Amino acid sequence: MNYKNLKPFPKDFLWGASTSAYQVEGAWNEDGKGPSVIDMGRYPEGTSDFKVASDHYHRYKEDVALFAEMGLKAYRFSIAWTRIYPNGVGELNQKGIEFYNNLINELLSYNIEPIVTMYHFDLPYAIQQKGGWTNKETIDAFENYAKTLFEHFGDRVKYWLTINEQNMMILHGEAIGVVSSDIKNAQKELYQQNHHMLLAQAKAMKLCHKMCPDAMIGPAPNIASVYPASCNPEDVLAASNLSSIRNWLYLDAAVFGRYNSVAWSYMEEKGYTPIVYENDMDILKAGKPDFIAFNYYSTLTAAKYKDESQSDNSASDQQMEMSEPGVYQGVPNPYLQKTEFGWEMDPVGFRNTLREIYERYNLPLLVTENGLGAYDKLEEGEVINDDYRIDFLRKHIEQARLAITDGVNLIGYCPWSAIDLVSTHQGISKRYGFIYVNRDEFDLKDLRRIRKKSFYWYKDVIKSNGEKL
Ligand code: BGP
Repeated sequence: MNYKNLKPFPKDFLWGASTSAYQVEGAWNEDGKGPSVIDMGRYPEGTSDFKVASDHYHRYKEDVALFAEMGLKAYRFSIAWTRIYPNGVGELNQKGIEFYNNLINELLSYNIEPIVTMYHFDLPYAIQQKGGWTNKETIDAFENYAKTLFEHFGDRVKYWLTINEQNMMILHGEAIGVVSSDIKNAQKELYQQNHHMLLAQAKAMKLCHKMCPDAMIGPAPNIASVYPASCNPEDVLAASNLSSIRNWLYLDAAVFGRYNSVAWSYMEEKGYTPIVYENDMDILKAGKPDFIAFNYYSTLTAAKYKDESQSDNSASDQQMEMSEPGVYQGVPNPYLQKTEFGWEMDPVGFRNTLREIYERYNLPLLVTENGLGAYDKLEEGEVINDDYRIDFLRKHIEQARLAITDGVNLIGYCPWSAIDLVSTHQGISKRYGFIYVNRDEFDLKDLRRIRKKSFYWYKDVIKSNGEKL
């Protein structure tokens, strides 16, 4: 629909920006922090590790002051489980509690709403050694960790996100670095882990409502509309298969407390179904989200599965197409351009994705990631002319407004990322931030902060409540 009049962004719209603990904090083994699976993982050749990252742990005050200058109404960050419980369970690390108390208080002193992700890829290594999410005990460990977070921060945090991109951890765990290659083909085990994460999430949501009745909690998967490669009914079916397996499996479980039927049949056909214990489905049903948070980078396109020779999943990551024998074949979309890192850009797909999710679940939506990874250049005079990022974000915000006009209840938009940080698997050179961090892959330089052109642009967007793009 082309509207004559667009609805404005809501008055209290959460204009924000996002980060995650391991990608921004650094201080990987300081003040009692235990190692996570990320700290113990391998890094692709030529890319930095996460030991120092953007050194936000030591510079959070300076960073928050910059966020405030940009006018952020919300800041979405994650808590590192291993700062709170160095071994995942057991002894609590007061220094970890202190750090997040300070960060939350600092944000609130500028009226920036904290939006907290409880777990963003960085499972405690001690838990991993006991079987990680394959072990049912991890559900209790997560519930215990959630309880601690609600106890210590629940008086000030009103927006909670359970697990970041659970669907990407299951589908692209190796690229992200949360699954080691030796279990690469153990799909059945992955879907068992998925089941346990769903249970842990449901328990955390229930607990949140009990302990923090004023707060809101929701899942934070990566959701993308899936287009059929053509109007061939077989292609349409393939797109529907992929959407059920990649999107609805996760959201149907979070919202309705049940498995998506197509995704379940897929798991049955492939022999991947998890063991579901007697009261598991009651647990799933008892946890209800108040909103749906989701990350959006691009859409996907699928065709009828053709043959093995065309299936190459080796380069796949969060946004790259995959294939599944007999189920779907991921294909490139000829209508879309790609970023320098090969991700298709699709602002209109953003509107479509918002509509699809809202029509399906009728819950408020919060965008917790969206952005452009690029090789930014620090030019003479301390400037970074990231016009391409402004262009990308502008087009997505325009589409968000159209979706609001379509009737979608969108409560906030938090692009990735507030400040430069280390990418999940492509190092610091793949930058997303509004604020430049002066370091290279291996040369930490002075880590000084420099406002990019997009910083000033986003500031105006927020100030005008989305009118001035
Ligand atoms: C999402 C993750 C983020 C972030 C982002 C960009 O999948 O939740 O942690 O990194 O993607 O991805 P990348 O760093 O791979 O470019």
